[in-house]
Formats: sequence, structure tokens, C-alpha cells
Amino acid sequence: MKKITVAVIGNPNTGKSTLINAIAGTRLQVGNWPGVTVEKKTALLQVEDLTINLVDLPGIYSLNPYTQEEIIARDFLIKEKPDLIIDVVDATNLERNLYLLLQLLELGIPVIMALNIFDEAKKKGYEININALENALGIKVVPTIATRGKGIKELLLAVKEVAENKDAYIPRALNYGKEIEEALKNLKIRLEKDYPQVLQRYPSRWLCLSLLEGDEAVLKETGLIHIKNLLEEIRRPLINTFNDDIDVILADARYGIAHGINKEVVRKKEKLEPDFTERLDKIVLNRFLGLPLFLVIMWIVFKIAFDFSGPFCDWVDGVISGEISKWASISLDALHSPEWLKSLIIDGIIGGVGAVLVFVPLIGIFMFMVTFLEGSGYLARAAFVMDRIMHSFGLHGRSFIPLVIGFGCNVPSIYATRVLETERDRKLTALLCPCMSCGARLPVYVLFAGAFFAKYGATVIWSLYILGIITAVVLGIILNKTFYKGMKPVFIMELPPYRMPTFKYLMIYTWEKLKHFLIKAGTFILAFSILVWVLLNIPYGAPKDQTALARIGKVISPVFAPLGFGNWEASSALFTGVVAKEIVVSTMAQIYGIQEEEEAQEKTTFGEDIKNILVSFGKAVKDGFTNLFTLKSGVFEAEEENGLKNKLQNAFTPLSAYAFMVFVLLYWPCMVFAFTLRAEFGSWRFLGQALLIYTIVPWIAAFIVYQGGRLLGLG
Ligand SMILES: Nc1nc2c(ncn2[C@@H]2O[C@H](COP(=O)(O)OP(=O)(O)OP(=O)(O)O)[C@@H](O)[C@H]2O)c(=O)[nH]1
Ligand SMILES: [Mg+2]
Repeated sequence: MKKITVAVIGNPNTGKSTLINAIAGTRLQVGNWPGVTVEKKTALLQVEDLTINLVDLPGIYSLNPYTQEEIIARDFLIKEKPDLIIDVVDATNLERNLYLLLQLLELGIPVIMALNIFDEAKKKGYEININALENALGIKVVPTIATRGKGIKELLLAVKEVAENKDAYIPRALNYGKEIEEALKNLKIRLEKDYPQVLQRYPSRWLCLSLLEGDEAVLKETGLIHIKNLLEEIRRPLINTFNDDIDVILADARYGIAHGINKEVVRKKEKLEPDFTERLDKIVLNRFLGLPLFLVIMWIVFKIAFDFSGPFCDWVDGVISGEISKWASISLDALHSPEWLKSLIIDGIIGGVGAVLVFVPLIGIFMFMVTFLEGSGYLARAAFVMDRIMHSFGLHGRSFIPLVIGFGCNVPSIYATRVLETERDRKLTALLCPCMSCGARLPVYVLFAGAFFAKYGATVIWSLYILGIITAVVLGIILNKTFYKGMKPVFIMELPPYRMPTFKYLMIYTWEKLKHFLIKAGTFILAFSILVWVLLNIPYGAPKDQTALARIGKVISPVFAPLGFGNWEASSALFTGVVAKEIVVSTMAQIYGIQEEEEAQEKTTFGEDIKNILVSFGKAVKDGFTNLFTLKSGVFEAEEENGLKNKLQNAFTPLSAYAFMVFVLLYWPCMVFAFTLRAEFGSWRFLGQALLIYTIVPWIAAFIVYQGGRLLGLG
């Protein structure tokens, strides 16, 4: 049995990850913007007697990398020397994609071209002569539509054929003309003589070309820095002949050939009508409309998510505090369990975890819409629109993508900063990520907005998200003036076309995001619900305000007094919430003790319970759609049965509730964020810096809101 490694490479956003998912049934991250994949990922596949190790890599425009993720891709090709390369090419953009392909041919590894996004090319009226393309390049070309799994079989056949006859498919490299080829030959001879081991380690033609170009990174990497003089000697006559730098000459040659091939093999039918993408972008990217439109789109996303999910959240709440609590109570009674165990399971675990699970429908629907924005190509536009604002603190619009990802969860944002070029840009962007309100904060907002702002709930929560963005801008400007001085980077981000995400895509990537919350509920939140229960029961049987948790809360509460929530309940919820934001809600649910209602003990059979659950689900579906079409504010007008909202209304005023939400918005996101930040940047100091910022900033922000509000007579 034979095993081969196949590198899947190509320009950004050409469908590499989609293609691997289609071939191997994996769920690698896919999105409609350049820079989705930021690290190497692999998928194993068996084709008859051949084991194929497919390696998904970040997109690159050339083999001369700038950003960290581009270096990952380049290094894999150069150092790990895969057996075969699949170059995934965007058929609507053949000429530009050919530049990388021509460089790949220089690696001495067989290349197959997957001519992907073939559907869009056809729709745009491109006719590509596959045979002519194969002949011009001397490699196999397979048209594919990765999103629909078209061409996969043919691609795998080609892989098998090439893998079995590798030597016959070593590509012929591009000829750069007599002078340059001569220089390359001379250089190779010198290296063969003096540095045979270096020459052996890397693809030789690529190495010679990079050295000739004077690629500093390659010089350093190969340890050949001391042959600079020799290189100068070889380079000088060339520069004299061509009157230009070698890298420019080589790039020009590649562009020239790419242009030539494109002209020869692509025919474009008469353009019938202006492109949909072009027409829509006139509005979306408009100087004046762009930003308001972004805000409106965000608002619509919230409105839909809250209205539609309301009845479903109610339903989950009903099932947890009704049937599930009842079943647990009956089973525990039947087992003659002691009172404390019953309290732990029902008040601690079901009450604590349940308070968070109630919001799963909301988070799910919100994630669904964020996934839609990602897949449709709007996300990249939002980054473009934000570009000017980002420049005010020396960042590029590209930084906005890690930030937007933060609306889902701040942890993947940290990884997404790899698309940025400098360490400074990466660190500054990572430092701003926590200002983006992640899904875990939603339960807190919904609880408070529901208790204090009912009808205006969606708008209040939307205002928190906007406040997060504004804080990021202010913080960015301050950091840019102090610790993170930097140049304004120039980089044009490429805008992908608008695409209608498939239903399957939406379901898979919504689930991937939601899964994370469910896992957290079953681990962190479960563990902390138990811990909170324990702290609330030391000493056992004491009134709640004399327990260990209350004591902790009372110690730290003076810090929060100027912010309007100096009570021990809020303080201890914020204390446990350091681990994860949902825990703020699960702690409050336990502190304000959701009382078992008498009706929960109603004598119904198990069958009746199940029927009741199903019937109420049916009603939730109906109500969800009714809300959607009648613009009723679903989640905030939820019938509150357990009295948590009432208790909150006694402990907070609308103003202090808003200040509390602002504090939750801006304080330290979660433990996983801390671990990831430390791991990704390898620095305790940087972590400490971030911790400090996200302790001070929320305090100041909540202070301004609360005291400012009081001055204005609001509370
Ligand atoms: N119409 C069409 N869209 C496609 C096709 N293949 C991929 N896409 C879409 O193209 C976008 C990019 O797909 P990805 O698989 O993330 O691309 P990638 O090359 O891995 O991107 P990076 O990791 O950012 O370099 C997604 O919106 C896909 O749904 C195709 O054959 N046809
Ligand atoms: Mg990818």
C-alpha cells in the first residue's frame, strides 16, 4: 500500500478548503473572504490501494510570502516536499492565478490544476479551452465545482494517475531567457561544488531563483548569507543588461507568460449585463452609505435573531424548569437521595446550566446569520468599509476580519490575526478583539434587556455591540499613540464576489460555532455551577447572604459601587464570570434561586410530558414565524415564570443594569481566551498587558455610563 502527501495550494479564496471537504468529507473552515485558512490542516483519504494525505494550506499569491500564514504555506511546499501539488485555481480569475502556478512548476513536484469555481466562470461568459491550457502548461487540468462536488472523481483519477507515474509528470519549468538561465546554471554549479547539502535540502531551481532574486529570508533560512558577494557577482551583468532588478525581471516574465496563456485559452462571450456583484457594491461600498448600511445590517441581524428565537428560548426554558426538573425530582425521591444532593442537582446543575441552555436557540440563530454574512461575501465588504476608520489607529481594514469573527467567539479571532503582516499589527488587533461582543455575552444581555428594556431590547443590545466597536476604536487610537506606534500599512484587500451560501454550508458552519457553546455548557459551566452551588451552601443551610459566595462578593463589591452595582450578588457573578461570560447568568440564576413551582409537581404521566414538550415545540415554531412577520419582540417579552427577572428588577435600576451590561461587554472574555493569547504570542507579559487593559477599560466605561447617566438624571 502506498501513501502520498498532496499539498492543496492556491490563491486565497479559490475554494481549497471547500474542495478538500468535498473530497474527504471533512469540515475544514470555509468562508467567502481571503484568509480563512490560517494553519495547516490535513485530511486522510483512501482511493483503492492508495492512501492520500491531503494538506489544506492558507492561500498565497506567490512563493514570496509576507504574512505568517503565507509563510506556513510556502514552508510546507519547500521543506516538506509533498509528492504532489493540487493547485486550486479560480476559473473566473485565471490570469492572476497563473502567476503562482508558474512558480509552483519550479519546485520540481508534479502539479495538477483544479480549475475551480467553474460554474461562476461559465455564468460570467468565460469559455476556457482545457486542452489548450494543459498543453501550454504541460500539466493535467481538471475543471471542478467544489461546492457541488463536481469534478471530484476526475480529480482523484488524475491524482492517482500522476502519483503512479510521478517521473513522467515532473513539470517543465518556465524558461526565463538565455541570460538568466545561464546565470542560474552557473549558480547551481557553484552550489553543487560548495554547498551540496543545502542544494539537496531544497528544490534546486527554486533555491537558485530565490538566491538570484536576493530573497533575504531565503538567504537567512538556508544559512547562505555569506555568499552575498558571489551572488552580486552573478547578478551584476544581468542588472546591466536588463537595467532592472532581478526580482522585477522574473516577475515580469511570469506576468507576461500568464497573460499570454490567458489570452490563448480564455474566450469571453459578450458581456450581457453588469455583474450582480458590481451593481451591489456600488451601494454597499459607497463612501457615505457604507457605514450606515453596516449598522443597519447589524441591527436587522439582531432584530431577526431575537424575534425569531424568543418562542424557542421559552420552550427550552419551559422544558428545563418544567419536565426535566420534575423528572429529576421524581427520580431522586425514588432513590431516597438526601436533601443536599437534590438541591445540588436541581438548583445547582439544572438551574445553573439550564439558565445558560435557555439561550441556545438565540445563539444558534444569531450564529446562523453571522455564518450567512461570512459566506455571502458581506464580511469582506464590512472590512473594506471599516478600512478608513481602522487607519486612524494605524491598522488596515484587513484587521477588521479577525475582529468581526470575534462577534462569534473571541478565541478564533486570535488565530485569524495571522493574516496580518507584522507582529505589531497582530498584537494590536488581538488586544482589540475582546471589545467585540462574543456570543457568550448574549445571555447576560438578554436577561437584563428583557428585565429592564422589554420592547427596546434588540436596540439596547445592538447599542452594546456598537459601543464595543467604538471602544475598540478609542482604545486603538490610544494604543497606537503609546505602546503600539506604527506605520499605516498599505495593503489592498481583495473583495470576493457575492455568493449565495448553500443550505448545507449554513447548517455545517452554524453548528460548528454552536457546538462550542454546548461543549462549554457541558464542561466549564457545569463545573462552575457545581462550584457556585458549593460556595452558596457553605455553611450548609445558612441564608444566602451569609454564605461563602456572598462573603467573596462582599469583599469585592466596593469596587463596583461607583458603577451602580455594588451588591454582593452582582459582584460574585462577575467574579465567577471571569471563567466564561455565561457563568454570570448561571451564577445569578442560583443566587436569585429559581424556586420550584408547585405546578411542576403536577401528576402527569411520562407520555403526557413528552406530548406536552412536542406540542409546545410546535407552538414555538408557529410563534417564531409569527414574530418574524409581525415584528414582535420575541425574546424580551418572554413570559417569566421563575421570577429571575423580578428579582433583578429589585436589585438594579435600568441605568445600573445598562452599566452592568457595559461592564460585561468589556471585561475579560474568558479563560480560554487567556490560554490562547498566551499560546499564540508566547508571552506572559503580553497576556498581563491584555488582562490589565480589560480590567481597567470596563470599569472606566461602566463608570462613565452610570455616573454620566445620573448626572443626566437617568437613574
Ligand atoms: N460558486 C462556487 N463557489 C465556490 C466553489 N468552491 C468554493 N466556493 C466558495 O468560495 C469561497 C471560498 O472557499 P474556501 O474553501 O474557504 O476557499 P479557500 O481557498 O480555502 O480560502 P482561504 O483559506 O481563505 O485561502 C466560499 O464561499 C465557497 O463557498 C465553486 O466551485 N463554485
Ligand atoms: Mg481555506
